[in-house]
Amino acid sequence: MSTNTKPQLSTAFKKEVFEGLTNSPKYLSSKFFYDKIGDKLFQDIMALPEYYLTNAEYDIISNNTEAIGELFRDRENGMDMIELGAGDGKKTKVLLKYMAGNNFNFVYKPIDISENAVELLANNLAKEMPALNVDAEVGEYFEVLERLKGYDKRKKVIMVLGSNIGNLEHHKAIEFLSKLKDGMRGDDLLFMGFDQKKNPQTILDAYNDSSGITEAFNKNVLMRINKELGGNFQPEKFIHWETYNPETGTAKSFLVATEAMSVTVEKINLTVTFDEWETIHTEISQKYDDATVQWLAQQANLTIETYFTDDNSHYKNYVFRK
Ligand code: AVJ
Repeated sequence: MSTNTKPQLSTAFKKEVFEGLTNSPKYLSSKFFYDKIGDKLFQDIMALPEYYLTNAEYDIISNNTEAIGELFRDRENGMDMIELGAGDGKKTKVLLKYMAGNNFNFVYKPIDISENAVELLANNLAKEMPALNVDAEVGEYFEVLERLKGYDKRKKVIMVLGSNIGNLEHHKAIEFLSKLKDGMRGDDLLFMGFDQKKNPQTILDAYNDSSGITEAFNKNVLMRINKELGGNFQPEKFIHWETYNPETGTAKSFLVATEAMSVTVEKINLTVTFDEWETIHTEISQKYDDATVQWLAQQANLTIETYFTDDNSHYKNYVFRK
């Protein structure tokens, strides 16, 4: 396994925490949820009955494995599969097994912001699929895109599952898609999952589960600030609050201060005050419809080749081409 760690992550963390907590209104990026504890909490979220996204996408991939796999195949030269935000790889493994079992010649390159997740996945694949050629990497989406240029010798398929794109506001999503497009050759494909608009209650329940795991996940960013930056947040003084706007399709997560307080973060020399009921915005989880995905694709100069969906149309995986 080759894991390429990002030494400056802690300084990026410092800088962004400072910016977010001194802004009005306050915010912290959802990319900071994912340390070892956050990864475990996200695994627990994926296993929640309310969090329909993972099962929907797993079903889509399982029910269409051959169709998807054959879209990816290049019989002459082989192909490479690059996955951004690979996580635990549960859904991808279905495709990897099909490809490995049907004489695909390929390298699997999983990339994730969590060093812990990348390591677990690489170890797991080495054990479960020892013949697989894996080239794992740690990094943020926008940075690792640059390093994909090495994967230009043969057809590549870029995968972004889990509706991870939903963490980006539309203008950022377009920037992301455009950069992906810039790294694609004519026969390359982009396979991407987009959670769909649906009954607003279903969405609220998915992000506000009754067992409190999503609450703990949301508060994990405060725990990380305490641990890594010498903060003294009292997470129990914040409530997890989820909103969903069915018009825009935007689900938003907040932490809301239940009393006035002041918080110090030693390593960035920062003391901030909170008014009672002041908010920290922590995440957006955008929901889509065909028209919106079509618009994003067109803005990024990509075309939609086809898509796969589940029985309820709760979720869709689109195949894009340059
Ligand atoms: C991993 C970004 C797709 O937004 O649905 C789950 C993260 N946040 N529950 C999502 C998450 C709260 C998840 N993504």
